[in-house]
Amino acid sequence: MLLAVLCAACGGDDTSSSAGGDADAFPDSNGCDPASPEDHTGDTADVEVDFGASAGNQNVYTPACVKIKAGQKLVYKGNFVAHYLTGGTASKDGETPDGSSPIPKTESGTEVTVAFPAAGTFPYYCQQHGTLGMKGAVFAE
Ligand SMILES: [Cu+2]
Repeated sequence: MLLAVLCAACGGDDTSSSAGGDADAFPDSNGCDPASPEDHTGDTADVEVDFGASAGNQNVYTPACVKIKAGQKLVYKGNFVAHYLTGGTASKDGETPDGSSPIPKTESGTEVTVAFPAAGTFPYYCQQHGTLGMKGAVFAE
Protein backbone atom coordinates (compact mmCIF):
# COMPACT_ATOMS: atom_id res chain seq x y z
CA MET A 1 0.00 0.00 0.00
CA LEU A 2 1.25 3.45 -0.87
CA LEU A 3 0.99 5.94 1.92
CA ALA A 4 2.95 8.71 0.29
CA VAL A 5 -0.04 11.03 0.62
CA LEU A 6 0.73 11.33 4.32
CA CYS A 7 3.69 13.46 3.37
CA ALA A 8 1.87 15.73 0.94
CA ALA A 9 2.87 18.80 2.95
CA CYS A 10 6.46 17.75 3.55
CA GLY A 11 9.36 19.22 1.65
CA GLY A 12 9.15 21.59 -1.25
CA ASP A 13 11.33 20.04 -3.90
CA ASP A 14 9.37 16.93 -4.78
CA THR A 15 7.24 17.83 -7.78
CA SER A 16 6.32 14.34 -8.89
CA SER A 17 2.58 14.94 -8.92
CA SER A 18 1.04 15.53 -12.32
CA ALA A 19 -1.70 17.98 -13.19
CA GLY A 20 -3.72 15.37 -15.04
CA GLY A 21 -4.14 13.14 -12.03
CA ASP A 22 -2.08 10.15 -11.10
CA ALA A 23 -4.01 7.63 -13.16
CA ASP A 24 -1.98 4.61 -12.13
CA ALA A 25 -1.46 5.38 -8.46
CA PHE A 26 -4.47 3.31 -7.35
CA PRO A 27 -5.09 0.76 -10.11
CA ASP A 28 -7.70 -1.21 -8.17
CA SER A 29 -9.86 1.88 -7.83
CA ASN A 30 -9.14 3.54 -11.17
CA GLY A 31 -6.85 6.17 -9.71
CA CYS A 32 -9.25 7.10 -6.91
CA ASP A 33 -7.40 7.54 -3.63
CA PRO A 34 -9.33 5.49 -1.03
CA ALA A 35 -8.32 8.13 1.53
CA SER A 36 -10.03 11.02 -0.24
CA PRO A 37 -13.14 10.15 -2.23
CA GLU A 38 -15.97 12.71 -2.29
CA ASP A 39 -17.96 11.83 0.82
CA HIS A 40 -21.66 11.24 0.22
CA THR A 41 -22.31 8.98 3.19
CA GLY A 42 -24.63 11.59 4.68
CA ASP A 43 -26.76 12.10 1.58
CA THR A 44 -30.45 11.33 1.89
CA ALA A 45 -31.11 11.47 -1.87
CA ASP A 46 -29.48 9.22 -4.45
CA VAL A 47 -25.97 10.39 -5.33
CA GLU A 48 -25.65 11.82 -8.85
CA VAL A 49 -22.63 11.08 -11.01
CA ASP A 50 -22.81 13.23 -14.11
CA PHE A 51 -21.00 12.80 -17.40
CA GLY A 52 -23.23 14.98 -19.54
CA ALA A 53 -24.02 18.63 -19.92
CA SER A 54 -23.27 19.72 -16.37
CA ALA A 55 -19.85 18.06 -16.67
CA GLY A 56 -19.15 20.28 -19.67
CA ASN A 57 -19.46 17.31 -22.02
CA GLN A 58 -15.91 16.36 -21.16
CA ASN A 59 -14.88 12.72 -20.90
CA VAL A 60 -15.08 12.73 -17.12
CA TYR A 61 -17.40 11.58 -14.38
CA THR A 62 -18.35 14.23 -11.83
CA PRO A 63 -17.69 13.28 -9.13
CA ALA A 64 -15.52 10.33 -10.21
CA CYS A 65 -14.51 9.06 -6.76
CA VAL A 66 -17.32 8.80 -4.26
CA LYS A 67 -17.80 7.33 -0.81
CA ILE A 68 -21.23 6.06 0.20
CA LYS A 69 -22.73 3.74 2.75
CA ALA A 70 -23.85 0.27 1.70
CA GLY A 71 -27.51 0.54 0.77
CA GLN A 72 -27.19 3.91 -0.94
CA LYS A 73 -27.77 4.34 -4.67
CA LEU A 74 -25.96 6.21 -7.40
CA VAL A 75 -27.61 7.76 -10.42
CA TYR A 76 -25.39 7.99 -13.48
CA LYS A 77 -26.55 10.73 -15.85
CA GLY A 78 -25.30 11.28 -19.39
CA ASN A 79 -25.39 9.81 -22.87
CA PHE A 80 -24.66 6.11 -22.52
CA VAL A 81 -24.64 5.59 -26.30
CA ALA A 82 -21.49 7.69 -26.47
CA HIS A 83 -20.12 6.46 -23.12
CA TYR A 84 -20.76 2.80 -22.28
CA LEU A 85 -20.78 2.53 -18.51
CA THR A 86 -18.84 -0.56 -17.44
CA GLY A 87 -17.94 -2.00 -14.05
CA GLY A 88 -14.23 -2.78 -13.79
CA THR A 89 -10.84 -1.16 -14.07
CA ALA A 90 -9.14 0.82 -16.81
CA SER A 91 -5.68 2.21 -17.31
CA LYS A 92 -3.87 3.68 -20.26
CA ASP A 93 -2.82 0.11 -21.09
CA GLY A 94 -6.30 -1.35 -21.34
CA GLU A 95 -9.63 -2.14 -19.74
CA THR A 96 -10.69 -5.05 -17.53
CA PRO A 97 -14.45 -5.44 -17.13
CA ASP A 98 -15.78 -7.03 -13.95
CA GLY A 99 -18.89 -9.08 -14.57
CA SER A 100 -19.59 -9.32 -10.85
CA SER A 101 -19.78 -5.55 -10.38
CA PRO A 102 -23.13 -4.14 -9.23
CA ILE A 103 -22.61 -1.48 -11.90
CA PRO A 104 -24.34 -2.88 -14.99
CA LYS A 105 -22.94 -2.51 -18.49
CA THR A 106 -25.10 0.30 -19.83
CA GLU A 107 -25.04 1.18 -23.52
CA SER A 108 -28.23 3.18 -24.06
CA GLY A 109 -30.40 5.79 -22.39
CA THR A 110 -29.42 8.82 -20.35
CA GLU A 111 -29.90 7.71 -16.76
CA VAL A 112 -29.36 4.58 -14.73
CA THR A 113 -29.74 4.02 -11.01
CA VAL A 114 -27.35 1.57 -9.38
CA ALA A 115 -27.82 0.04 -5.94
CA PHE A 116 -24.83 -0.88 -3.79
CA PRO A 117 -26.20 -3.31 -1.22
CA ALA A 118 -22.83 -4.38 0.18
CA ALA A 119 -19.64 -2.70 1.29
CA GLY A 120 -16.72 -2.81 -1.09
CA THR A 121 -14.75 -0.96 -3.73
CA PHE A 122 -16.47 -0.78 -7.09
CA PRO A 123 -14.44 0.71 -9.93
CA TYR A 124 -16.10 1.69 -13.18
CA TYR A 125 -15.14 3.24 -16.49
CA CYS A 126 -16.38 4.33 -19.90
CA GLN A 127 -15.64 1.68 -22.52
CA GLN A 128 -14.90 4.30 -25.19
CA HIS A 129 -12.70 6.54 -23.05
CA GLY A 130 -11.55 4.42 -20.12
CA THR A 131 -8.00 4.25 -21.38
CA LEU A 132 -8.08 8.05 -21.69
CA GLY A 133 -9.00 8.46 -18.04
CA MET A 134 -12.82 8.46 -18.08
CA LYS A 135 -13.21 6.32 -14.99
CA GLY A 136 -13.85 6.35 -11.28
CA ALA A 137 -14.75 4.27 -8.28
CA VAL A 138 -17.42 3.89 -5.65
CA PHE A 139 -16.28 3.14 -2.12
CA ALA A 140 -19.19 1.67 -0.18
CA GLU A 141 -18.61 1.30 3.56
CU1 LIG B 1 -16.73 8.21 -22.42
